[in-house]
Amino acid sequence: MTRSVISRRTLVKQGGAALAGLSVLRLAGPTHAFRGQSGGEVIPWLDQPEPNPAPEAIVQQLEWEQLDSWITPNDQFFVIKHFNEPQLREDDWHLQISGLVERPLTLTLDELKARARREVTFTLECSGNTGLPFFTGGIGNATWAGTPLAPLLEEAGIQEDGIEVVFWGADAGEQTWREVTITEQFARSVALADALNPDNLLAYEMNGEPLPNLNGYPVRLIAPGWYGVANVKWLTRIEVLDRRYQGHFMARDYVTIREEERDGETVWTFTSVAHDRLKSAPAKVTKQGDRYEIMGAAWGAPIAEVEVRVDDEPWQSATLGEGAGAEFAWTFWTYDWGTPTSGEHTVTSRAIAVDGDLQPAADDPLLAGKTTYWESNGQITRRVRIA
Ligand SMILES: Nc1nc2c(c(=O)[nH]1)N[C@H]1C(S)=C(S)[C@@H](COP(=O)(O)O)O[C@H]1N2
Ligand SMILES: [Mo]
Repeated sequence: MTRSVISRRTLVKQGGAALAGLSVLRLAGPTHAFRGQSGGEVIPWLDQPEPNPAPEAIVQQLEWEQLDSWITPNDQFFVIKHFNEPQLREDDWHLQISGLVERPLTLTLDELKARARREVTFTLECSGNTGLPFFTGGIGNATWAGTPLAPLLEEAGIQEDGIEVVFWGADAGEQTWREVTITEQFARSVALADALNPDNLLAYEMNGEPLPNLNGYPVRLIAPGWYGVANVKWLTRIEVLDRRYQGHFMARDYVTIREEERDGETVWTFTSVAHDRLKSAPAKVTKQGDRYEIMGAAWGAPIAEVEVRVDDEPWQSATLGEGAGAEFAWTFWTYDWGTPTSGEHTVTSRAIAVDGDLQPAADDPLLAGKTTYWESNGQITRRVRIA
């Protein structure tokens, strides 16, 4: 069983596509009980992610049962890499700000570091996370440090017809569009107003260290509140355009397709993955003496409340812990399960945001009508056996 929230029909289509061309499957590693650092024995979930068929792209994932630290250590932070892994050197790296600007800029790393420094603790989630049975750990929380992007764009001076800002990575790969095969650089864009959001950072540090190479050394965009894909790694160029950018990761990939009803008619909508969605997950069940506790995380918006449901019992309030009230970071929560009956149980969580938004059920029409795996923020149910 998987904790995927998409339908089996969709799963077969999507998973099949994702698996196409990948012939070597690795067997899942054994899962044994182990001790959590915070004390208590971790009871492993009965449902476990499927073997990762694409370790080149999904390089590292969070292991929920080992979640102990509100800040994810750099060496445990998930990694998604669509193309190659650039090896950039500080000496010859620079960042260009070009396109429809009055004064194009070229900045070295030292010049960026000499500018105003700001930090943000932001939980980065891949929009594909929990949308595929082998991808359940595409999330991590880090304190990012860098310089704000908006003042640099203002210094460069956006020309009157500039409406879109493209962020180019140094990584590239072959793409075939219709019959043409080209080498495309990784790039993502946002509207000018979104680029000018004062929260955006050109980040050169992650948890007090230079960015690890796989997380975008030397500089990446950090766009707090946006799904992972907006946070372009190995950044080399920022370009202002007078039209929408339509590269692979804007127009083809990271596009959510939904079947919706409009006045009794079925319409299909195509929207770009953008802001994070409200979400939560049970992380682990621990046992201390004969008492059990459920611990988890909630994110995607400032969290007001988290509720937990065991089997088909009523929803119960969890206790919010680290991160409660944070704007961009996840909130940890715990639920005192007491002394459950022995046997198999299901555990589901749902987040409620400060603005009243409620994390949708897995079969919510908005999610059920979604045929792509992006933005799967439905409630997650896990299974556990109590001895
Ligand atoms: N240059 C570049 N930036 C990128 C990517 C990439 O493949 N190349 N992947 C994106 C995606 S899809 C995600 S989810 C995040 C993952 O960031 P991480 O690997 O630091 O966790 O980086 C984003 N930025
Ligand atoms: Mo992603």
